[in-house]
Amino acid sequence: MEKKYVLITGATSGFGKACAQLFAKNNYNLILTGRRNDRLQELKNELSAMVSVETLCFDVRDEASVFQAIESLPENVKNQLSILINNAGLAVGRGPIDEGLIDDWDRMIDTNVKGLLYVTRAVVPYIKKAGQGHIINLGSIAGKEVYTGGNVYCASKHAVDALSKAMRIDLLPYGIKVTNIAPGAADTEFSTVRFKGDEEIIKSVYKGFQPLKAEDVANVIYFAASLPAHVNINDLTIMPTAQASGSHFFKSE
Ligand code: NDP
Ligand code: 8X3
Repeated sequence: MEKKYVLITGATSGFGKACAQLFAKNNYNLILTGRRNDRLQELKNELSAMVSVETLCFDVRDEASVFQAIESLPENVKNQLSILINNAGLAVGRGPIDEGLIDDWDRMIDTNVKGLLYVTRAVVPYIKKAGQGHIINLGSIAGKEVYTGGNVYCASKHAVDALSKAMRIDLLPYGIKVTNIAPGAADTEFSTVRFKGDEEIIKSVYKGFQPLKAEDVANVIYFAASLPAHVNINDLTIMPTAQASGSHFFKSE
């Protein structure tokens, strides 16, 4: 039997990269996407001995690039595309709404909401053709609750939560599963991006407790993807043990 392809957005770092490594170990062919082509090529070199790897370098905010990139895949790859992991995303800034920077808001909404929609719209016709498939959206605890200074990021992840529910309804007739994964704090490049490289703040985010690792989240994503065809996880929240909600942490100092 031909191996299935999984398309992972944001595969250059964090959850996306850990998913690429785990799905490759489990014999899935990969389509890896992101803006940093050097990292895509490095990952391709690492994983090509195990499985077939396609890379697509594009910005999910650029509608035309998204559709061109997906269309550019070889026909046999598009026809075996059965899992989409909508992972590319980011937070930029954290502070009160009246001090928010419009550019930060645009980046979050354009990436987390519009980018996810563009990729989904471009990929779903191929998954539909396959007769069964799976879309896994990276939501967040920020899509379940709102916390101080989280405003627009929380709104963008609430939108992902809503879109996961909506996709599940719309894609029901095609046997396509839709899973929303909602992690709490995880130590990836997320805080470097959010706090624009401010080392003091970045260190303080994960100080005094053990955050999730990218591999923890990838394991849960792979678990959801590996269930039998008749079983779907609609929604899964995964938190560090030391984090009870978006804003309750037990820190040692
Ligand atoms: P990272 O910053 O480590 O990875 C983010 C990935 O998204 C990178 O590969 C980046 O690739 C890609 N990306 C960002 N913007 C774009 C864009 N415009 N076009 C294409 N790709 C883009 O963060 P995480 O792995 O932690 O985050 C992954 C997802 O999980 C995000 O949606 C995030 O919101 C969510 N999340 C993160 C949590 C955390 O605490 N870390 C918790 C809950 C959810 P490149 O820069 O090469 O384009
Ligand atoms: C990332 C987790 O708690 O910073 O989505 O919003 S949090």
